[in-house]
Amino acid sequence: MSIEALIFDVDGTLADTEEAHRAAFNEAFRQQRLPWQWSREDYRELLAITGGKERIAHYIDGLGLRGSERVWLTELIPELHAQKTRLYTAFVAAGGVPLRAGVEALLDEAEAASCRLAIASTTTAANIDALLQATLGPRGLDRFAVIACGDQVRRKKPAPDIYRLALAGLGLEPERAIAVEDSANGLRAAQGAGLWAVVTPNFWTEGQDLSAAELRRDSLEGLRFDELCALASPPPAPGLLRGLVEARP
Ligand code: XBP
Ligand code: MG
Repeated sequence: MSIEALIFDVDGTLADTEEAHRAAFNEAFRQQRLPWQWSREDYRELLAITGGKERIAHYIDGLGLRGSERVWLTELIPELHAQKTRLYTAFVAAGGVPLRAGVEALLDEAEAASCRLAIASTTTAANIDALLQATLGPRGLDRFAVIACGDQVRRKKPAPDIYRLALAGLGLEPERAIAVEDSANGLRAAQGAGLWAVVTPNFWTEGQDLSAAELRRDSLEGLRFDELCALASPPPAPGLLRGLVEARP
């Protein structure tokens, strides 16, 4: 069965963005005069919660606050996250985050083979726009047939919803596409939607259990599109073909 689309996760997969996210969160906290600063160790743990707003809410839950202070902080989350997103997109738009090694070559090879490109990400559309235009140029967004992201689904990764939304947008059954991910949450989301998945971990996710992935590569560099397709949908065994032919009346 031929592969008709590659569905890419964004953060940690297309680009190693999480350090920039972490810095933007911390600067937004500083500008709001909140005494919060997420260390790399804090943030690696907090990344278990997908979605920036959900991540902040989870952090507040852990502070053990009661009453009006907790209510005030919870009501602050949307503006705090919007401020973080403004800081993050400005940094990315200025070229602060490059694509990971091998990503652009894989995009090019897929397109040359008439394979469509799509995105299934927890992050916001604004973040994706900034990254794709900064790294792939003004037409970067146009290269993706479907961009499924952020609050378009109620249940974020590891729920499969965002991958199901991307497949629906592509009009494809999961067997016709491959997911490219970096994290355990992303892998569970992709496989929950029935997708064959390749994972390429990074500093933030290398300690996670990615053993369920059909393919693991430390880097996408050198991973050829035709090799990936052959791994994801190997040709039927010759014996099987011969059997099918002979079985015909
Ligand atoms: C990773 C996420 C996002 C980012 C932060 O998304 O979980 O929440 O960490 O971005 P992906 P926001 O599915 O692309 O790996 O603050 O916009 O959520
Ligand atoms: Mg990711």
